[in-house]
Amino acid sequence: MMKKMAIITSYFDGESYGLLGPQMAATVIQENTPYECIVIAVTHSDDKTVLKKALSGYFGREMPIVGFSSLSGREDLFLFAKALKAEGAVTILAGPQSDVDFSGETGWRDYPHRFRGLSECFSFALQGPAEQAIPVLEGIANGQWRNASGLLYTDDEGRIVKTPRQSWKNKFLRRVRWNNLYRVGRAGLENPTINSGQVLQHIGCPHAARAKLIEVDYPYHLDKKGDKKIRLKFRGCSFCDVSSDKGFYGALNSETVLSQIACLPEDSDGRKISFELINENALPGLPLLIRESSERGMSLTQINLTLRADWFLSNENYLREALHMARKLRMRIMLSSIGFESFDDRILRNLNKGLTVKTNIDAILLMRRLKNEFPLQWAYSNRDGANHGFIHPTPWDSPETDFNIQQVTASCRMHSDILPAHSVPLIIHHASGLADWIREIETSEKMLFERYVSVIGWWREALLGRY
Ligand code: B12
Ligand code: SF4
Repeated sequence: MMKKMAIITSYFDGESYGLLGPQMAATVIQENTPYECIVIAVTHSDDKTVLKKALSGYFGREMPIVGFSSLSGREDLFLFAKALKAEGAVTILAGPQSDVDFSGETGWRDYPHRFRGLSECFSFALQGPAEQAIPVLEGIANGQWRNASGLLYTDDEGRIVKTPRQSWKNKFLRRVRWNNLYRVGRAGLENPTINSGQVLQHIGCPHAARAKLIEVDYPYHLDKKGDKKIRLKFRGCSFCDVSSDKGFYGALNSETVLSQIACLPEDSDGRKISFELINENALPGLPLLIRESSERGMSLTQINLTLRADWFLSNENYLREALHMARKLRMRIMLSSIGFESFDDRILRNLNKGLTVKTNIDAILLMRRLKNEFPLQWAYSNRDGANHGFIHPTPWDSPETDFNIQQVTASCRMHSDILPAHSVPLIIHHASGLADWIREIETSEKMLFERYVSVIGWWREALLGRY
């Protein structure tokens, strides 16, 4: 009889996407250990009592081993994990940022207002590739789990011990069982239909490969003149969790990527469901990927791209080649997200975006030109479901930046096709580059900013006072 494991992950009501990270992890576990492993996607509105009942039904007499991944900072799920652990389940925090979220913010023992981590909610954390769970699961049975790689756990003296993590291997990134995702329904666990998936081509982001020294302004509410700066070294964009979590590992080989495409479910016409290609610089390899998929008899419907504006512009020729192929193959390419982030150069510099407002505008003009040339093959607009990154408010908003942004967005008529319905405020995760910036301000100005679980408040109301 198979042993059992479940992975709980955060989800949004009414959605129908797959979750590559947790679903790939469940696949690796199920195919390489004696454990059956499923993923349960939990929304804010799901009733935890019903979820608990579903878990008891699933585990039966087996010891519950419950992984948690991609929780999006949700406190209700941290508390749920804590309650399960108190009842004797093994709870594992895994996926992006699991190491820093388990161990807590830099210096929290000296500064009690800082985020103290989630070590009380989880039996241990597992950071990095999913295959590290193989010896852990063997070790749970014989008590030797602490020897595995990528682990964080609390020792008898209350110290957090960390074992070195393994590197990514193509071998374990080839397969995803997309039918292992469940939602909690009235009748227990239900298998939803997934309409879009993801395919991993780059681990991390090339922009995070290079460190750069940046002078970041103080928040406007603390320095209206804009004279005070903090000098810091950033790898990648200063707000980005990908750059701090994965850095840049590189590209997966094309066999691995094609094998992932082969795993995607098919629609009623026998075509692969649409997928997001995870690669910030996907254009140079896109024509080859489409050709090879087609040569292997895989019929694609839509590839969604998430690109940087500068790499989108500099690789226009590859995109045109891919669009001509798309025309022949009757498929679509959608630019589902460009991280514009801002239309003010000072804010872009503080975010270490590595590009200017001019690059963002040129990218928008190219997106629109391509729509005229390839109306059926190319999609980019918010009306098509694209969601381009626009971070607002930020700590550096001033009457001047507001004026600049309004000028640019109005003159380029961005509301019609580019701007999302709601901008996203700047979120500073405690392990991101900007977290170092706000901690520097706290120390030099003897100030305290409030923590909202794993996120640091930067706005005026989050200022708790001076010490
Ligand atoms: C594709 C993607 C999505 C997809 C699928 C997400 C998913 N969870 O698979 C969609 C579009 C649905 C999505 C939605 C969101 N995403 Co997203 N997404 C990404 C993206 C681009 C790639 C993630 C990925 O698939 N990587 C490849 C896989 C293979 O790596 P992985 O996830 O780390 O998983 C490996 C290991 O970590 C491990 N692992 C993962 N889970 C588990 C569990 C167990 C038990 C074990 C043992 C191992 C294990 O196994 C995997 C294989 O080795 C990343 C950015 C990036 N470039 O990495 C952001 C990212 C993961 N997303 C992020 C966010 C914030 C979101 C949203 C909250 C955005 C929003 N506000 O709507 C939602 C949340 C939905 C959710 N619960 O994930 C953040 C996560 C930050 C954080 N602290 O958790 C990231 C890092 C981007 C960022 N903002 O910096 N996202
Ligand atoms: S925000 Fe995008 S471009 Fe910037 S480091 Fe992160 S993944 Fe790379």
